[in-house]
Amino acid sequence: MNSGENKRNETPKTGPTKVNPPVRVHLGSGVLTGDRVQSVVRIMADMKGVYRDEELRKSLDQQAVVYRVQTFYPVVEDEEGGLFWGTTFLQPGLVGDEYFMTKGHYHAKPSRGEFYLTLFGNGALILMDEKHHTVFEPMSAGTLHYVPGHTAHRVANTGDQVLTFLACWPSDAGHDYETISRQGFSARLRKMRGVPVLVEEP
Ligand code: S6P
Ligand code: ZN
Repeated sequence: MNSGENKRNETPKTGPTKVNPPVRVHLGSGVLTGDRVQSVVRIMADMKGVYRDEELRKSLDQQAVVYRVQTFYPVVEDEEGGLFWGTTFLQPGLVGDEYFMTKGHYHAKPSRGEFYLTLFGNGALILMDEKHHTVFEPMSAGTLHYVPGHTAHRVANTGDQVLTFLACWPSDAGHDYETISRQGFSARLRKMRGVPVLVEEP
């Protein structure tokens, strides 16, 4: 047996992930069902320091759900070369003039990018590059968003119904929440005269 055959017969480090029954995205709701799907709920108490008016945030119902995330993990976290898939359900609401939003993060491996696809509702994908330049892309049913590497991302619900979006990202991307929690974004999306306006931080 030559070395080539030996190699071919080696057990691969990782193989196809068998998921039975298959994972489903319920297209009428965005809900994921199946094996290896996990959920996280973020409540108002988890949103410390996210909003300009922290006193106002603290005065609100701390148990109120701000968003839920379901993630399908076909491989273990940090594995190179794999992909994850998720649905985020972001509630409508305001903290002062700021919309309910996700915490936001860079990827721990900063070069890793991501796709977002909006299913329902209206929102804004807020993107900040490493030079702290912040922009936003409006989200509505069917909008597809590419989050480049080295870019912090956060979503705000600018509508009056649940904003539901799908995401796909590399399994070794990881999440760096700490940098955003320390520095924030360089601009805040605020509701001004009924519309979302990005206001630079002083
Ligand atoms: C993961 C992806 C999304 C977010 C989700 C919640 O890379 O960007 O699944 O995790 O939208 O946002 P956050 O900022 O709390 O993770
Ligand atoms: Zn991400």
